[in-house]
Amino acid sequence: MTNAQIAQILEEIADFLEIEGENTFRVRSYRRAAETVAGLADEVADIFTEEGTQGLQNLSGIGKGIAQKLAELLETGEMTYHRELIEKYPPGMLEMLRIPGLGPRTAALIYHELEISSVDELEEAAEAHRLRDLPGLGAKSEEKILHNIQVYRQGTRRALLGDILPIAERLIAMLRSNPAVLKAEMAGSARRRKATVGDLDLLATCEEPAVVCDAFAQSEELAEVTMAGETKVSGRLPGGRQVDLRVVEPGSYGAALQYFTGSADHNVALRERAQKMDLTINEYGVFKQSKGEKEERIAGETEEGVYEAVGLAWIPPELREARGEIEAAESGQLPNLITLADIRSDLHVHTTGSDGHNTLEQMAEACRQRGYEYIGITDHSPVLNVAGGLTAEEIKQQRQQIDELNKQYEDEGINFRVLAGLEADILNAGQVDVPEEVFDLLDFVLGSVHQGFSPDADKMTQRIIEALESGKVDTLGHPTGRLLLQREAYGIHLDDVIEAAGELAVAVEINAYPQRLDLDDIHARFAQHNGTLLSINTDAHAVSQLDFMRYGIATARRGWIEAPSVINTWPLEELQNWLQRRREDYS
Ligand code: DGT
Ligand code: CA
Ligand code: CA
Ligand code: ZN
Repeated sequence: MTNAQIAQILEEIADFLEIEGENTFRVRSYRRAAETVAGLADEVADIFTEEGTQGLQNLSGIGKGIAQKLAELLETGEMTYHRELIEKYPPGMLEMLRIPGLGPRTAALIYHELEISSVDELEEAAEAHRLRDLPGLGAKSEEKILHNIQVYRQGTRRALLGDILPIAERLIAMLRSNPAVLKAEMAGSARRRKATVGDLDLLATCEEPAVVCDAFAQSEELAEVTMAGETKVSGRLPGGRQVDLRVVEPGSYGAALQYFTGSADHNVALRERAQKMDLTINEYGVFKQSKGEKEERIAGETEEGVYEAVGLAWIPPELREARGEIEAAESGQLPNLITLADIRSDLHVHTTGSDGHNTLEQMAEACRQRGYEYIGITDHSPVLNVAGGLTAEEIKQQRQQIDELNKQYEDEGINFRVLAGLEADILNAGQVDVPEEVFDLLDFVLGSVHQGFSPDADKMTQRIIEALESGKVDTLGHPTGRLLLQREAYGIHLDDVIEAAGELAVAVEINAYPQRLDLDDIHARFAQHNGTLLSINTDAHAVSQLDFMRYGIATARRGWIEAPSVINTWPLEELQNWLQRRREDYS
């Protein structure tokens, strides 16, 4: 059982307790426990195996009662307390709680007053204007609920890349470990590394398709098999997401991989190009038809061969969105895309100083082990006290701590440095939350908006640009505030912000956190085109989350980004020179 699954169960208990009208202290204790579990670097299951119930109880925010319930869950796979709560209510109740913005209190009210206990019923009632007369609700909240039902439905239709990719990689590894399989690869949106994935497409080639299909259909990774054929298996992952495996003969593996990788728009453009060359392209190969003769397959075994047959260089999957990549491949102008190996640093990292789960030393060490040359610590600024924002005094202490750690590295001849940054809130009127007396102590400031989201795009744009103009912001964090499948971006004229950042030499972040991926691919590309610098960071709140960097890289690659546009691919000295120059010029 993963930490995410355990955290969800604890959240559900908190939700039900709130519906029950339990006292807020109990509700909060479950939410706190859920947060702790979700943010842990180690697996709770491992802690329990090694240290038992006492090990669980040692975790912050987890008392004896919850520890015992978790022990039951980890031992038996079920928690009686959780099950009893669920069974008290109709099954649709839990789903209703997943609607963004519909808290347990409102859900309880709607349930008790109108006997509504499912998303469909809720939608009907909202459409019939039956919600607006309930105490505390009104026409506005009714509209909002309807809107959020749409958001929720979209969310369940797609999954985060960060949730799907690890599963896809496991499935591919499993396929490849089958001796009958010659090659296997993921296809579809997962291979193109789209921020969200609808269903998962897998492809394999071998001489005996049926054997491979059988083995796959029996895999424990699938919760359900919906179709098991000789060359195709369809099924569902434990969360319900659809997976398709197709098995093809070696001669058409490249063509099938190309076809099923898509995107559909890219394929249409490629097919049109082939037609102009009197060629046919499909999932079996590229074919030439000479008059009176049988069709001849001129490519199909490899993807490179397929592109070559239509006069193109091989196109990285992330670019296959019909956004100019075919023209670029034709003229030898494909970008030299950034890779994970180009990254020398992570410049958005939290520690126990604010709301992170690991210490400064642990985060630094983990970055060093990942082969980075430096790290930028960016705990929250004073105003964000809900997330443990640092006071001026604490910022000074952290500076000292960092100096000591750097000295230690230097003494030991280790080529690694820690930069003292701060994730400073950009406040409502565009002020930057950096205490005057510590500004000069900081190596850099990451400016972010965390509160006071306004629906007014003009206002938000002005607020951010004013913050950049103050000269106090070196990098702009998660610029739109979007949370994929949960919360849309706040209204903002993003192009204006990116242009202003370019003029003021502020680097704009591609936040790699799987829910964020913010900037997105399109705006990252605009930034690079505009000459605005980028910074790809994880926003890690625990050591394990440093691995999110790959999702930021994926987004950057989809945005045609090359390494020199990204400040944390630069050697430390180059970055420091840039920071110094921009401070001299703009603050
Ligand atoms: P998703 O699953 O919604 O995240 O997006 P994809 O891109 O994985 O789309 P999916 O699963 O419907 O199909 C996988 C690939 O197969 C798609 O990217 C291109 C190819 N494909 C599927 N249907 C068609 C089609 O009707 N025409 C063309 N040209 N390609 C198709
Ligand atoms: Ca798909
Ligand atoms: Ca599919
Ligand atoms: Zn952050």
